[in-house]
Amino acid sequence: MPLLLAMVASAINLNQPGFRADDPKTAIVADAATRPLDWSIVDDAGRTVLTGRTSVGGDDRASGDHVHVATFTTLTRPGTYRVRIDGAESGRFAVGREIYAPLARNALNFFYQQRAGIPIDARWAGARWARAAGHPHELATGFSGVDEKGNRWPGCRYTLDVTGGWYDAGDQGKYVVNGGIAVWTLQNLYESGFARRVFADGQAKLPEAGNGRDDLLDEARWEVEWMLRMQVPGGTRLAVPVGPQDPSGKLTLTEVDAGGMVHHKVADAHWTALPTAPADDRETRLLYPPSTAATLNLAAVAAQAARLWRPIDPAFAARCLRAAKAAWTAAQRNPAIFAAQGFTGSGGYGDTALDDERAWAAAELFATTGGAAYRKSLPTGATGEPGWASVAPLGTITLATANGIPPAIRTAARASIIAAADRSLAEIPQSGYRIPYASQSYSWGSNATILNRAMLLGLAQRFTGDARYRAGVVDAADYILGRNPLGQSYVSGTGWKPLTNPHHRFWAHQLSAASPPPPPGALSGGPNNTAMADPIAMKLKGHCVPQRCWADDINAYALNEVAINWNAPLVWVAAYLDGD
Ligand code: 9MR
Repeated sequence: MPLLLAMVASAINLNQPGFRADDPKTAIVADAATRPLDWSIVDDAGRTVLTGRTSVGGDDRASGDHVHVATFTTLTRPGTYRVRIDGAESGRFAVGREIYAPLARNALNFFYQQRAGIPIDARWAGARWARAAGHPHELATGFSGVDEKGNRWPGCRYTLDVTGGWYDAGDQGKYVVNGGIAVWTLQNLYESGFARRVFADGQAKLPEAGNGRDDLLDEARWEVEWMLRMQVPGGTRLAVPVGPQDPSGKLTLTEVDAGGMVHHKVADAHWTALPTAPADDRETRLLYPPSTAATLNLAAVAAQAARLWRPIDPAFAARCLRAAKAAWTAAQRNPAIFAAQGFTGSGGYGDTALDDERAWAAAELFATTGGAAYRKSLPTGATGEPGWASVAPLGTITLATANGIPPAIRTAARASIIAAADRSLAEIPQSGYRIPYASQSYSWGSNATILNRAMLLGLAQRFTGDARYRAGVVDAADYILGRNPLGQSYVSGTGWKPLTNPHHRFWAHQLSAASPPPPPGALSGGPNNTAMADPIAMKLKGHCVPQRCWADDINAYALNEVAINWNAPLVWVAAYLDGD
């Protein structure tokens, strides 16, 4: 592929929805010119309203581009405009208010669209996306028999009703580990107060809108209720792999008191084809063995939910806190039961480093109860962006923001977030497209990595009042919404070149005219040059620079899937940016 041959300005890359009037405004253009180029901004009447010259950014490894930077921050008059540079013209973008609120609401609606166990109603989903309930009576028992690695599982004596929750992604598995960070992010957005305007009751498109409660809490509760259902009944003994196991995957199972632990996932016994609408899934749904990671995820988010629901629905709050404490106790008793990886039909979410899960759960329980027992397990050390397998930062954020945290603990947590934000800011000038991420390594879900950095930047802005941090959030949002070498908005229904063909079993229009395209507000996982596992990625492998290792193709599951843990920071960041 002739990646480095862009001789003229082929595309002007910028945030496609546009900019808040008082925010920094930047476009990046790939152009071989070594001297500054003239740019102009034209309004809808074709009048030139602002002109300037680019600064030459030079060669950039992550994009393979020779970049020019056009800065037009002084364009503050509300309206719609285009940028012209060197014979090229951009699409139409807006300057004003309410740039991000519609995106935040669409991004939250993604969670409604992913709900299991309830019909998806045209009133809130849009007519094209209405569908019958998937897995409406999900009564599941434990996997029994021989797994792919030859381990024989005895199964469990009970059946749990695990109806509800969100499908994880393009698949229809429901995973406690990934549900945890997704719920936490929505609940944290509520707790942080950034979203009061954007998600005041009745603003979102969901059945509970108008019930007198915050819409973010309503959506998050849909998942919390399901997570509570995944808890192993008290006093149950189960055979599980205790501690580190043979690298071959051959497990030694030992019977333990598993009461209060949490099943890692409920999912199909075999992978289903694309397309498969949730209601058409004929596979057996199974509970998979409990894991310490899932148990600590429930402890964390149920404790967080207890704190937030206490003034609104004390009975639910008390139920959450009981479950959180039982989970914590169970994880203390069984500290190293790692998710078994020998099953087909669903994702792994395997993790064998659980100190961060413990620290996160301790932080949430401490913030909710003040209990001295949790205090000694709080997060320590440097903060980086969170991810499903590195969750200590979630605890740190809670310690930095929740009410009633002892001042010394809160100050240390804030300092650690500010230090992480400073490291991200320092990466902006090292990156051609001027984003707070200068690494050449783009992992599975890289767009969410960048948005999770943006979340830390937004918090740093709030703690310090320093506008440089907000500018860093804008840089990240700009990248996600079009300021990237592909000129791609990674969000469906947003911008002039939106995500169109995500890897998804219901939004499978690319494969079948009867299936809908994605609804607006779904975020692609984004470029991935570290695990190029799918057939599309395999063809790109060795032929793409990091930010170009992506394709808008339903088969590109390593590049172009959508997922609850990725959409959640999009909701957070969009609500933050339009928060006032
Ligand atoms: O987000 C997960 C990523 O970090 C892993 O590298 C990848 C492979 O194990 O799995 C991703 O999670 C997928 C999950 O296992 C199943 N549902 C879809 C998720 C997103 O692709």
